[in-house]
Amino acid sequence: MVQTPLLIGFIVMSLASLAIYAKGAHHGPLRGHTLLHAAVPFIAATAYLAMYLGLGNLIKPDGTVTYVARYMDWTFTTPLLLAGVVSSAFLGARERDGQAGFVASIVTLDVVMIVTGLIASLAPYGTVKWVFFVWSCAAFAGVLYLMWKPLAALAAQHAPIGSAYRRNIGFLSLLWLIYPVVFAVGPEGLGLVSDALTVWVFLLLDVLAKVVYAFTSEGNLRSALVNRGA
Ligand code: RET
Repeated sequence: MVQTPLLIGFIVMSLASLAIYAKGAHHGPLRGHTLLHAAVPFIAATAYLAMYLGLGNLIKPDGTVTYVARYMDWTFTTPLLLAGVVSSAFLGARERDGQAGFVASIVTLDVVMIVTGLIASLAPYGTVKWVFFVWSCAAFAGVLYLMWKPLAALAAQHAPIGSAYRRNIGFLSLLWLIYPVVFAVGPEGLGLVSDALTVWVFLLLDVLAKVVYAFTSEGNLRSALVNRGA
């Protein structure tokens, strides 16, 4: 039964959005971080509500479901999360130049990843599906590269920020890498596990990647900023 996790997702994300806003920073360098992270579960709550009510759940000719709202959610939430990653890297950087370019390029790669993933989900089983799956993974590799190489180097210009940044992207990367695996084994891919199980696993991943990450990443950055004297 997929209704239960979808309803839980709606309730948890709605409350989480308020909790992140209430507990977050409302002045100082982390204010933007709080606002980004409060918006993320608000979008997710909207998507879970749509999925729960059956809006945009496309049943394909082979009988499998594509939850279009889930991809709409990711199209907006993952760029917000990455905007947070870029701005946190620049908290450690000596220069300010180039931040907009980093946001634009990482968000572009990320949106290509999500849209090609949606195409892979909609494609009938066969080669085309896996071509788009691989293409989506290539865009994901670009996102990871920017996060772990140039942005990590910028963050590392201030040692405590650099280590908070690496802890944050370590947790984020670990979680994000599980999404394509769930897709690949679920009904949108090889069909080895059921639709209901993938909905539950995506719910768990979403709570970790959106809600738990909001609190832990802000906590890590907050302690690093105390060291910076901000
Ligand atoms: C898809 C399928 C195609 C291959 C790849 C994927 C990656 C998805 C990711 C989603 C992350 C979502 C998050 C949402 C929470 O806010 C589209 C599943 C690479 C990485 C973190």
